[in-house]
Amino acid sequence: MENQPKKILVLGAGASGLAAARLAAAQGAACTLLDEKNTPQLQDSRRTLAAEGIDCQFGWTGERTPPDADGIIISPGIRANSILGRLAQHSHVPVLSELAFAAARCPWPLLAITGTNGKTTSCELLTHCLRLNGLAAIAAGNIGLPLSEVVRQAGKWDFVVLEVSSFQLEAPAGLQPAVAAVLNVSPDHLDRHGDMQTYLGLKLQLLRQLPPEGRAVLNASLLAIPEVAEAIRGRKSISFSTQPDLQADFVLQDAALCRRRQDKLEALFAVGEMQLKGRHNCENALAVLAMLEAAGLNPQDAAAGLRSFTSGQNRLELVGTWNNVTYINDSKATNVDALCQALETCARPGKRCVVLLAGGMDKGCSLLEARPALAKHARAALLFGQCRQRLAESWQGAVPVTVCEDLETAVARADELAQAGDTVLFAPGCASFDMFSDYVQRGQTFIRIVNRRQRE
Ligand code: UMA
Repeated sequence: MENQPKKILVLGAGASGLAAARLAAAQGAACTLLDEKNTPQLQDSRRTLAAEGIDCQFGWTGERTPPDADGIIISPGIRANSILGRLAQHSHVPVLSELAFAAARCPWPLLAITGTNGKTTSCELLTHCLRLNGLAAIAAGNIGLPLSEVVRQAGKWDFVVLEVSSFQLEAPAGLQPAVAAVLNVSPDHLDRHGDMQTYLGLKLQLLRQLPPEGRAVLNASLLAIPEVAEAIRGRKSISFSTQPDLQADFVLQDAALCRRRQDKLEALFAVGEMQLKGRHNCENALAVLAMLEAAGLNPQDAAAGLRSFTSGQNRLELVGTWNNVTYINDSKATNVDALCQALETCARPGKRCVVLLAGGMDKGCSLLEARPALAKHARAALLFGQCRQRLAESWQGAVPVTVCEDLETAVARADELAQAGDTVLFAPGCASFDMFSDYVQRGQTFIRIVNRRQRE
């Protein structure tokens, strides 16, 4: 599909599919957009899309013969075993991810970031640092703004910072990023990918798509994995780590972010000056410094960006403090690793001072890894959502658990249990789709419940 196809079928009419269809149509292709749903919003969009030359077939059940096409673009949310996933599998024309379709038409260098946790923060921080250095940068991809939309709007960018999910790496792709970073890999999305080996393989696809002159940026803890070493063979790479025993290029030493030069460490930035808190955020900041260097920039120029950047909503977001109890919304914690990081960040030495609210949609991952952090830091775990029972079974004995009817009940119970000086931490550790449209809506719901209860 590298040459402009004449007839394109786009699967999924969400943010990615709509943007891809608009880009394809703007570039002169005859475009059909398929979606299994036929919501009032989709029906509303039909007329506008038709004016742009896009034919919409919503409420697709797979019973009819698919429209003729010489290329298919697939949205990231479509699983292989769904109606549209099967349509793509059985077609005889090239199937591209929305990201790869857009990347092939993107004239600006891509700085791509994948990993299980920290992708969004790192993308935002990198974009912020680039901008404060007078460069035109925009963040796109899984972060919310589809790359197809950025390409269609034809702005003027020095760099596009791309958040890349494992879903976006499933369809064979040719992203050709200038820099590709893998921040970390821990169990996530196993309900979709099946096992860790497949999940890791997908993350490493990003490195495999580097052009010969592209640079890899890697968490040094991944370098010992044979598949990782294989994926970066023959490529220039830069490593980072907060673990003192790993000889990475960018490290955390004596509360400073440092660059290793030969055997000496050059301190670049004092951690205390950052508004971002927690070891995981130091790791994100080190990754950003490494990416700047990999992009041919001076990591020392990141100082202003590191100093002024604050993490966004739903990431350890302060909801408020009432009766000396602090409420934190970390709805972005959608896996166990992120939940543990949130617990560590809210912890106080020697005290079990966190009342944790967790639960949501089961992603098929082991939940046991949270036990040590829970035993150390949590006074109680209040569990809600689809996998609350499995959470209770996994955590029983490490922390007092309560299975709650719904989020409302869980917050009420947290109010009762929290003591002066405690933190009520909303870090679900699971996907949000059992009860909410996404983690943003889930975070807003939590904040609304807390505020309403405090007013009552
Ligand atoms: N659809 C079908 N059949 C299916 C699946 C979906 O018809 O089998 C239709 C739905 O009815 C809907 C549309 O496809 O109309 C949704 O497509 P989508 O699920 O690919 O979602 P988009 O709105 O296109 O958003 C996607 C990403 N969503 C997913 O990967 C699930 C967004 O990441 C991303 O921000 C956006 O593209 C722009 O690039 C969200 C996400 O949850 C934030 N990502 C996961 C994560 O971060 O954990 C990977």
